[in-house]
Amino acid sequence: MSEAPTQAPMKDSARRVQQAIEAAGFDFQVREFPASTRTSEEAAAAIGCGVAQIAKSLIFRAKESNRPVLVMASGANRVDEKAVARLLGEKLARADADFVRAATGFAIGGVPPVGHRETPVAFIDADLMELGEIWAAAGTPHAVFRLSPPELVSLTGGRVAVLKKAG
Ligand code: 5CA
Repeated sequence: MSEAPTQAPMKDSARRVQQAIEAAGFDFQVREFPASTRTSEEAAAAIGCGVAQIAKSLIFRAKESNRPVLVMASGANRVDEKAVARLLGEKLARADADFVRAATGFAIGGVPPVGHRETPVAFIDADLMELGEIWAAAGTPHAVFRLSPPELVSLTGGRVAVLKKAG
């Protein structure tokens, strides 16, 4: 009789993120949780951290060029799309689920900051830089990885800016 495995094999989407992290020269470890990490609130509850420490990876579509735009924002903040559009020099449209899947290779709820099919223009919420450690999605609604804010900048090449909506 064989022993029950202590851990299920990592989901393919999470493994792709782990590989992208390593290909970029980092050693952050993707962690899968039994509980959902689909939203910032759920991720914070599963991890046991503050919701502000969740670096949510939001995808927008540049209206004219159709380029994917990645905005990494604190889970505590709402993103000011006009501020992002000003920095980009192009208006933004909401990305629908199909666009997110086509551009990143991942489904909403697990979109990571790296390993996308198409390299996005990237922006980082300045509020994230105030924190010691943050957590980002890792390809599935049950997978995340921990890193520091400067490491997020290195990993993604994102431009740090004030992106939150006031109020
Ligand atoms: N895994 C968690 C925490 S790391 C996560 O991915 N959270 S998230 O906030 O980055 O992802 C959910 C985001 O997906 C929402 O904030 C929202 O911007 C986007 N989203 C949710 N539903 C839709 C939808 N129907 N169309 C487009 N975007 C959506």
